[in-house]
Amino acid sequence: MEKRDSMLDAYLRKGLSRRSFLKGCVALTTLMGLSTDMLDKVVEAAETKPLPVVVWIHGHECTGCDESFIRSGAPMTSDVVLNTIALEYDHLLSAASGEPFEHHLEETIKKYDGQYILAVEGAVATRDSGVFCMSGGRPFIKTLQEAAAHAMAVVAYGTCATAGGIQAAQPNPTGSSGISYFVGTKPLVNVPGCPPIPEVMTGVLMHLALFGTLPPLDNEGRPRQFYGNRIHDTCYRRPFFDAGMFAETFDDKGAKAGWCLYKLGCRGPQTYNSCGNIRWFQGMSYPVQSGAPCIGCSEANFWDNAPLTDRMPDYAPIGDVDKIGVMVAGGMLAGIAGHAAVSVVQKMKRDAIAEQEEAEKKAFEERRDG
Ligand code: FSX
Ligand code: SF4
Ligand code: F3S
Repeated sequence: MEKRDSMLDAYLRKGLSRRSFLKGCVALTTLMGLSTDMLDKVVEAAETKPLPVVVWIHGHECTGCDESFIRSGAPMTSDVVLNTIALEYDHLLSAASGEPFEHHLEETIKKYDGQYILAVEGAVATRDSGVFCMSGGRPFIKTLQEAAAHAMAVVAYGTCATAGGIQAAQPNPTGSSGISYFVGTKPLVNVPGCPPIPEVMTGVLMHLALFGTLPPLDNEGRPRQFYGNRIHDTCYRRPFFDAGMFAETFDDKGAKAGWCLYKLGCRGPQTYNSCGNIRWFQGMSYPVQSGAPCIGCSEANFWDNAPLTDRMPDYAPIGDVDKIGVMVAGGMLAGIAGHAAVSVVQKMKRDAIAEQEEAEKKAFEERRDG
């Protein structure tokens, strides 16, 4: 078998210094959520392990996930694509097209049988034998099943791939679903978000690439380091929620003063993602920071919880297997409602005191001025 470049080889071959390579390793260690104690291991793996072969396929989706990925800032996407992975096939990023391109996919699957990481974006259209999502002249469902059968591991990028996304929204005319039912027993990492945060996409890929193992996952198959907190847990508007100070409309005084967006539909209390920590566009901002409530884009079925600017709806029971989740969600919502109610009462008290003080001040001024 041919010798494949390691990450270090790729850096040196491009005329980059060992110093840049080490800087790249430091960035990757942080990105993967590892402590600096692990830097040695990252450097060792990056020096010796061949670049991971990645096959990236797209089903039923809007391509926003790739659009997000190419905006990765630390590390830059160009570094990831050119120096840290061997991207053999990608519908969006590959220069080739047409039949030779499809043949290349077949060849890659054969050549790297059991060795490549399969990245998948988009839902799987299942109705009428998958005819609603064709790629390279055949249903995407077939491409996915074949590519997954020969992969080392599969990464589902985006809420479409993890749970069907907008394609699976009611009434779901194409019978779309997430990819998990079609990848057999292959190790699977779910990276939800519509789209996912680019640095999260890179971090997961690099963990698989450098260590050959899945990152620690939660019970929904999501990497814990990126999906361990709710948007609400890291929200800088949280003190306003706790004080019961809510924007009531998108242009009222509260909205302009940066108060909590809960009453405008914010799904932050039920949404697990890293937006509050990592943010978007190299840490510049995220929906809540730009004045838009979180619409819960990393949670399954978020499109069906519409209208998205209404206060959070209750979850409808969705079957026995989900009873526990529904109970937990119900308890959490009751907690949130209770918390919000207490906060509102506290605010009413504060308002009443302020009103009384204002009235006393006015009466004093009237007496003083005769
Ligand atoms: Fe879905 Fe991604 Fe939303 Fe779009 O690939 S998660 S519709 S941002 O593009 O799949
Ligand atoms: Fe932030 Fe939304 Fe929670 Fe309010 S409800 S604190 S805006 S996440
Ligand atoms: Fe999505 Fe909410 Fe983040 S809408 S981008 S999970 S703040």
